[in-house]
Amino acid sequence: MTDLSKLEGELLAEIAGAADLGQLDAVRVGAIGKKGRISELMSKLGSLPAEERKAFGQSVNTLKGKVSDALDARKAVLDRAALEARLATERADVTLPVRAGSLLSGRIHPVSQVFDECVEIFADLGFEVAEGPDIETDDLNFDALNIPAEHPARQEHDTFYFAPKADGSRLLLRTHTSPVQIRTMRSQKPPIRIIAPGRVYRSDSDQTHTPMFHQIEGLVIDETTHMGHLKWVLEEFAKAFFEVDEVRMRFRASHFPFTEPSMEVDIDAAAIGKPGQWLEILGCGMVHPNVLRNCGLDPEKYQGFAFGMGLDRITMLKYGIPDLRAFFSADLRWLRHYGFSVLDVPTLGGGLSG
Ligand code: 2NM
Repeated sequence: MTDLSKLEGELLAEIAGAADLGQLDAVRVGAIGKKGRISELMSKLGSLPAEERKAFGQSVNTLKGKVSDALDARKAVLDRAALEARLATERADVTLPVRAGSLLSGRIHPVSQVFDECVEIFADLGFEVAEGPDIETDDLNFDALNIPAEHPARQEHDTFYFAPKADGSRLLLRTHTSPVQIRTMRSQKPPIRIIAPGRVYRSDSDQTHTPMFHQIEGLVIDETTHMGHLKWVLEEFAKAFFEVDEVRMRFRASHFPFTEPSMEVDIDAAAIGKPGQWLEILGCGMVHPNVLRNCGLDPEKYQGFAFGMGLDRITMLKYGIPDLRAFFSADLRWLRHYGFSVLDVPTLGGGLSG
C-alpha cells in the first residue's frame, strides 16, 4: 500500500511537471501505457494470493483513475496554453491597408459586374438563380417554347447546330436561356420565381451583335400571378439597376411565340442622364398556355409572366460603353478603364456600383 501511495506521489509530480504536450504524453505512456508502471502492477495481479487480489486490484484501479484524471486535467491546461500561443503568433491587424497585388490590380469585367448586380436585385425580390447547360436540345430550346419546326423565329434565331445524331435529332447552342425556365417548370411545382442568367449564342455578328452574348431571363408562375406583378417587378428592377428613385417606363405591344400578350419595354433615358429618349431594355409577357401545357402545368390553374433582356446591352447603357466588340477583345487598357474592383461586391445596402 505504501508503494502505491509513493507511486501516486511520483506520478502526480511528473504530471504537474510536464511542460508541454510531448512531455505529458511520455508521462502517460510511462504510467498507463501498455508497459507503464500501473499496467505492470495490474499484470502482477495473477501472481498474488487469492485473498489479496481483490483489495490490491481495487487500489491499483483507484490509482489508475486518479492518474488518468490528473493526465486529462494537465492536458486541458497544456492544450489551452498551446492554443493561446498559436493565437498570439497568428494575430492579424485588420486595420492595415490591403496589400498591393492581384486583388487590387485585377478588374471585374463590366458584364460580370452587371450579372452580379442583377442577381443581387432579383434575389432581394425573392427570385432564385437557376442554371442550365449551354448545349441544349431542339425540344428545350424551341418546341417546348411554342416555336414549332417551321416557325420563322426558328430561322431568326440564327442557331448554331451540332451535326445530327443517327436518330436525326440534333443538339444546338442555346439561343436564349429559356430552356432553363422549361427545365424548371418541368421539375418543380409552382410557385416558381427564378431568374436564369447566362451565355447564349446566335450566328450573327456586326457592330451591335456578337455570336455569344449574355441574357438574363425571369419567370414567375403561380395561381394568380398577373401583369400588374410583372410591371411592378420590372419597375423595381429598373430603379435598382439604374440607381435612381423614379424611372418612366413604356410597354409596347409586341409578339413572341412563348408569351401572350407580349410586350417590349422602353425606359426614359433620363435614368442614365439623357432625358428625351426612349431606350428598349427588354421583352416580356404572360407565359403562353401552350408553354405551360408543354411543361405539364394546367393553364386553367396556373399562370405567370416571363421576361428576357440582354445583359451586354444594359451594361453598355448603364456604364456608357460605346463599342460592344471591345467587350470580348481582352484589351487590358479597356478593362482597367471600364472594369470594377474585385473587392467592390455589388450589394443593395452598400450601393450596387460602389
Ligand atoms: C423574352 C421575352 C418574353 C421568356 C418566356 C419564357 C418561358 F420559358 F417561360 F416561356 N422564358 N423567357 C421570354 C418572354 C423571354 O426575351 C426577350
